[in-house]
Amino acid sequence: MFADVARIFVKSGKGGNGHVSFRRELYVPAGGPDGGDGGKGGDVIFEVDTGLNTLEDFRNQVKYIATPGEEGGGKRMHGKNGKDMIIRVPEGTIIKDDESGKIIADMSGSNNRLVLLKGGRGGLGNMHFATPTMQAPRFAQPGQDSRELWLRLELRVIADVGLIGFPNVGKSSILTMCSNARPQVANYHFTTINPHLGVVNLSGDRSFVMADIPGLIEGASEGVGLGYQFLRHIERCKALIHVVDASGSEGRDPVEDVETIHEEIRKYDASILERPLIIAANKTDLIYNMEDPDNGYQRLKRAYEPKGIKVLPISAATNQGLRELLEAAWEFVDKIGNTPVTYQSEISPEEVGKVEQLSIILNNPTDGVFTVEGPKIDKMLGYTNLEAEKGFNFFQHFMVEQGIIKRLKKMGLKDGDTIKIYGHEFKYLDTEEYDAGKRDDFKDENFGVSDHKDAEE
Ligand SMILES: Nc1nc2c(ncn2[C@@H]2O[C@H](COP(=O)(O)OP(=O)(O)OP(=O)(O)O)[C@@H](O)[C@H]2O)c(=O)[nH]1
Ligand SMILES: [Mg+2]
Repeated sequence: MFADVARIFVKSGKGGNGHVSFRRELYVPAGGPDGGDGGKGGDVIFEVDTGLNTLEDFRNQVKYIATPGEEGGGKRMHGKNGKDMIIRVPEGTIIKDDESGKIIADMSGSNNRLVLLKGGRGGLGNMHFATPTMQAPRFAQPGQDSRELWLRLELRVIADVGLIGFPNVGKSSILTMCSNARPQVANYHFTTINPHLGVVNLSGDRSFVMADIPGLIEGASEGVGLGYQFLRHIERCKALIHVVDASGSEGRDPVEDVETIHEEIRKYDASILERPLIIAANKTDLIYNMEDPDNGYQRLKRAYEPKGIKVLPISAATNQGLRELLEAAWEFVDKIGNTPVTYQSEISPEEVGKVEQLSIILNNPTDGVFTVEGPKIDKMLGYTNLEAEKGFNFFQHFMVEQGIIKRLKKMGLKDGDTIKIYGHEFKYLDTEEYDAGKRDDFKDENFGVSDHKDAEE
């Protein structure tokens, strides 16, 4: 019903596998390797679309998956790259890691495009692995894995001025009268469900963006009703116009209304109340005698003007006082200038994007033997010829890249320990003893494995 939050699943494309094939030509009995490289997997990209103002579309579709790169082909054919998944969001969308609730990115201001998850690199085909001693490599590099992540999207409207207040006090009417926006206006509570933005043009080239924020209700800060969601939108408004039904046409007291809402905001985020604020005493056309000291307008004035808060009488029905209200709002906007409220990233997608889990079994922490298992590593071994130096290097690289070595080290792996992987046994050598020069393709990696031999089985 209310579309300013959404939970979605995103996944980048896996890189295509490198291909294993050999040249076949007439009269050439044993052609060289000609397996091409795999294509790159598609990225998951977020883009701001200024035509959107809700997260409604995310209700119909939950999963956003980029396509994988294709496997390389014979005759050195490069696999096709996967297609990127482009996700369009309204400006002001905050992207959070669903699990931790931490902010990954704030799609506002200049941040209007973000590659959230990169697609996997394509694997190298066997044509890269021919050496003088290994002329017919029967292995190729698997494509890099895809990454996946559950995200929580939250829309927080960005506006210069936000119209806040109880339901039915006339917020949408004011925005309609003053701007190009056309939110629905009706005589019942919660007519407005999604925030609306309108551009207010004043004389000269002065203009600002005003937001109609759905009605706040008591208990909003505790999440009662729809309130809590709406409070979020207030965060990004530089100045606030607090609209009050000064005629008390629904039987509430206007001063109490203001206090109730201030209390809700204070509980949510007290710093919001330090922002410039104007009280718009609306529906004054329903007040019989404006000079009567007991009417809602006069009472608001007495309560708030001594605190330095402007109280302006208006009527969205007759247009009375609206110009003065907008001029007063402009003064604040002009003073504050163009510094939007944006949020800093708290976590990077690399930190939270998951790759397929590997199970690492620690046989016995004291005997120095570690067993690593998992469907992915099984597949990897299927591709790799460990007897060949290049194939073996690759495997080492894989172990580092997948974070397996790091995880093993955390579990206590040390120099001289044994790593068991599907019938193979490796002796682990720590960085210092690792001869970087010898395996210079991977010299930036900080581990070495040597002495591999097949375990007897
Ligand atoms: N007499 C009078 N009626 C008004 C005035 N402003 C708004 N109204 C009426 O009050 C009712 C509510 O107005 P809206 O603009 O929809 O109020 P809102 O604050 O946006 O309400 P929600 O979206 O439900 O939170 C409508 O019937 C309007 O016609 C005013 O200045 N005078
Ligand atoms: Mg409304």
